[in-house]
Amino acid sequence: MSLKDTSKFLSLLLRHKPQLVGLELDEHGWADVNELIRRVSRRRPLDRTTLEQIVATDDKQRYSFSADGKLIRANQGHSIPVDVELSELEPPPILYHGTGERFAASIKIHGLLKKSRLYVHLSSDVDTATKVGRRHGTPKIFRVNSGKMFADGFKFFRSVNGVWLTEHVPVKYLEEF
Ligand code: HQG
Repeated sequence: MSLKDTSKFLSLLLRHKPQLVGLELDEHGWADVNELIRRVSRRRPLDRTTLEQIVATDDKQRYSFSADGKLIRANQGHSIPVDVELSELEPPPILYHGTGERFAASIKIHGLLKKSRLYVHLSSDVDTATKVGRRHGTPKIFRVNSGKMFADGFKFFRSVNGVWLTEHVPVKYLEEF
C-alpha cells in the first residue's frame, strides 16, 4: 500500500465519507488523530509517523494538524458540510478553473456549479488549473473574472493550501481560455 493510496483514502474519509470507518468529524472538520489511526489501521497499515509523513509531503498540502497535534482535517474539498474556517479575501483579478472538455458546453450555459462539493474550486495559475482539468479527461480551462465578481459582491475564500473557493460563477464572468 503506497503513501499515495493511503492519502487518497484519508481524503475520502476527511472530506466525504468518515462513516466508512465509523469516524466522526466535528463541525470544523477535525478528526481525532488517535481515533483516525486506530480505525484506518484496521484496513491498512497506518501509524503516527506515517501519517505525519503523508501530511508533510502531500503535493497539494491537503491536510492540517491542529496546533497541539491531536486533531487532523482536510484543508478543502469537502462534500460534507463542515466549517473549516476559511479566510474570506479579495481574490486576484483573474482566476482559472480547469475542467474536462466534455463539461464545457454545460458550463457555458449554467456557469460553474459546485456539484457535490461545498464550493467551486478555482486556481491562481493556468498550470494548476490544467492539472485539475486532466482529472476529468482532456482538460479545458476557463478564465474567471474574479475581480469583477468581487466588485459585484461575490464572496471568495482561500483555503490554507491556496485553493480559491466561491459558491457559483455565473456565465457572464467566464471566458474560454
Ligand atoms: C464541473 C482536486 C457541468 C467542474 C482538485 C468539475 C481541486 C460542471 C466537476 C478539487 C458545471 C466537479 C476540486 C456545469 C462545474 N456543468 N459540469 N455547469 N460546473 N462542473 O472533482 O474542481 O486532488 O468536484 O468543472 O485539484 O475538478 O482531490 O471539482 O470538473 O482542487 O485534492 O464539475 O479536487 O483536489 O468535479 O476539483 P470536482 P474539481 P484533490
